[in-house]
This record gives sequence, structure tokens and C-alpha cells, in this order.
Amino acid sequence: MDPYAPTPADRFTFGLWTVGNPGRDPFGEPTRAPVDPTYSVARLAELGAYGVNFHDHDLVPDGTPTAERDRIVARFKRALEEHGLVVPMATTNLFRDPLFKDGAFTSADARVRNYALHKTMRAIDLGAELGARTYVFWGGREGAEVDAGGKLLDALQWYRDSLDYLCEYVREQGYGMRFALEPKPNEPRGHAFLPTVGSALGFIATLSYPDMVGLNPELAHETMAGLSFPHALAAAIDAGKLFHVDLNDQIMARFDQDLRFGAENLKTAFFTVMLLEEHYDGPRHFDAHALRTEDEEGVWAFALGCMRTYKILAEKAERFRGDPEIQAAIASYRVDDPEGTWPPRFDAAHAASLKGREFDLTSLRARGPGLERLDQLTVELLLGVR
Ligand code: GLT
Ligand code: MN
Ligand code: MN
Repeated sequence: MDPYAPTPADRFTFGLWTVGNPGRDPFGEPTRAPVDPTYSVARLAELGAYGVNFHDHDLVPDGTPTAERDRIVARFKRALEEHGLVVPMATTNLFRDPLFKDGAFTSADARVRNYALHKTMRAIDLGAELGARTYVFWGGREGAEVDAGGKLLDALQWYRDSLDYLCEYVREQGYGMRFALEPKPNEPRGHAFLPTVGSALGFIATLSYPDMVGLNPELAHETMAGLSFPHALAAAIDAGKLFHVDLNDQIMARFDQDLRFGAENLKTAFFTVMLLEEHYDGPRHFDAHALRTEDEEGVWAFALGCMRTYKILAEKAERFRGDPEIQAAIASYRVDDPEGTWPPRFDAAHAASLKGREFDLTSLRARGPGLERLDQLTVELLLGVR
């Protein structure tokens, strides 16, 4: 048996918008035909995926009459059952419709803000109907190109008011869902509100139901901001806020690429997998799409590639943890202090003695921690020669 063949136990998920991406870009028309969501369900199940996620509009186009909506949902549910896929996460498309051009929850027009709540509640109902436990908020249009409208502080308050309202809605409905905010620094807006994992973490603490709200960090988005994704993940894990994750790849300081997981930076992907394998038990969601050059076969090669690379890196992570030379190098990198415990317990006497302690600064300055060798061992492990 192929050890890297994905199975539902691996909990890999894709968005309908990912494998259904038609290969449109700002300069060119789609290169692939639209895909029926039930076809994506069948093909993803065949490849060994666990689930599929969607925006309201991916499944039920905006403006669909109720009877037609119910027919679409029933047909989709049957496809999920037939192919054994689940829907762990759902979200709202608050960026496609031109009325959201200056924001949804942060539009300066209160009618648009109310419409965003209206649309999101209906989309939450749809997610709940299909079993979603996590609800993602990617603020695609929440941002600005110019600040002459003077709404910077109001926008954050409107965003907060909207999330508080929607938390109340989910509680009142008894859906038991959690919200996951997905930061992104820019694109489509010039400057997005809540641009990074760090800013979203600070914002969550100001909400009325902070326990219901966490993060959906995306590898490409932190990379676009010039930040390290493993560092962002660690911050989310440390805060108990890693509710979901968007895996893909990205070249730093470029337009949003959403490349196949591991396509660009294998070391970042490796340390991402290490953290997830040790600290996260939710779905491994790929928010990426096939290159615009590809035909349909390229799409399924892309999807399989994301999952295989994750599994190969998970195996490498296990080897890393079991590699005696690597573990010895880590052990000698981390040094205990024989003259003082860590963490120190503060009291006045301890502080006085620590202030009076003589440190051997010369030897501390001279010590080399061995990181060059340790990192090279990691590279050789990834290259398959150990
Ligand atoms: C869109 C975006 C993603 C978000 C999706 C959820 S939609 O494709 O680029 O990063 O996760 O709204
Ligand atoms: Mn993205
Ligand atoms: Mn995403």
C-alpha cells in the first residue's frame, strides 16, 4: 500500500472554490469550465479527502429562489452521503457582489452593513444545515485604499458590533459553531483591516464572546505580509485560538498566489506540519488552487499533491523527532541553569539574589548554540539522505 495515499482519517479538506477555481486572473478570462459541486465531492472522495467547505454562493448562487435553493442543498447532501464526505467549515461570500466594494461589515453605508448581517445569518443557517462546526470570516473587502473617509476607528467598531451580533445569533439558534477570523494584509483591498494573525488576536480579546472566536490563519497571507507562518501558527496555538487552518504556498511580496501546499517553501511547510501534528486536531484545509495553466487533470493532480506533500512531511516530522543526532543537537541547544531554576518564582529575596548574582558573561557570549549544524541536519532529512 502507498503510505502517502490520503485517507479520510487524515482529515484533509478543500473548499469548493479551490478545486472549482476556473483559472481567472485580473488580466485573463477563465481557462477552465465551471465545476458542479457534486462532481467535486465525488472526485475529492475518490482521492481520499475527508471533507469539503464552501461559501454560501459556491453552493447556492446569490439570489436563488427558496425552492431551487432547497433542491440544490438536498442534491448536495445526497452527494456527501453517497461519497462519505463531511462539511467541517462554511463561510460567506462578502466580497464578490459589487455592493461590497467598500466593505461588508465595515462599509460606511449602514444599509450594506445590515445586508452583510442578513446574508451571513442565512449562510450560517446553510452551514449549520450541512453540519459545519467552524464558521470562517475572511474580510475580503474589509479595508481601504484611501483613508480620507475617516472611518478607521469606526470600521473596527462596526466589525466588532457585527461579530458580537452574529455570536448572539449562533447562541440563540443553538448551533454550537465557533467563528474563525482569517487575516490577510491586502488584496483585493489596498490595506485590509485586521491584516495579520497578531492583529486579529488582539481584536478577539475586545469582543463580547471572545471564547467563541478564534483564527483561521493562512500560510499565503502571513507570507504576503513578509511574516513567518510557523511563527503565526505558534502565536495562535499559544493563545488557544487555532480553530482552523488554510494551507497553501506563496512567494513573499507577490500577489495572492494560493499555490499547491509545499510548492514554494518546503521548510516552511515542514515546520507548519510539525506544529499542526503536535498541537492541532482539526481538519487540514487546503485553500489553494491549480495553476491557471492547468486543465481538469491538473486540478486533481494539484489536490492530490497538497495531500501527499502533507503526509510526506508528517512522516519527516516523525523521523525528525526520532533522529538521535537531531535530538541530541536540540538537547545541547537548550541549556539548563544549574544555579537557578526556571521559571523563577518572584519574591523579594529571590529578586535581590538575582540582582546580586555574578554571571560568567564571557562564556555566555562565546557559546555557539549549534544551529547551523542542526538546520543542515534538518535540510538533509528533508532531502531524503538521512
Ligand atoms: C478566498 C480567499 C481565501 C479565503 C476564502 C474564504 S475565499 O478564496 O482567497 O483566503 O479563505 O472566504
Ligand atoms: Mn489566499
Ligand atoms: Mn484562505
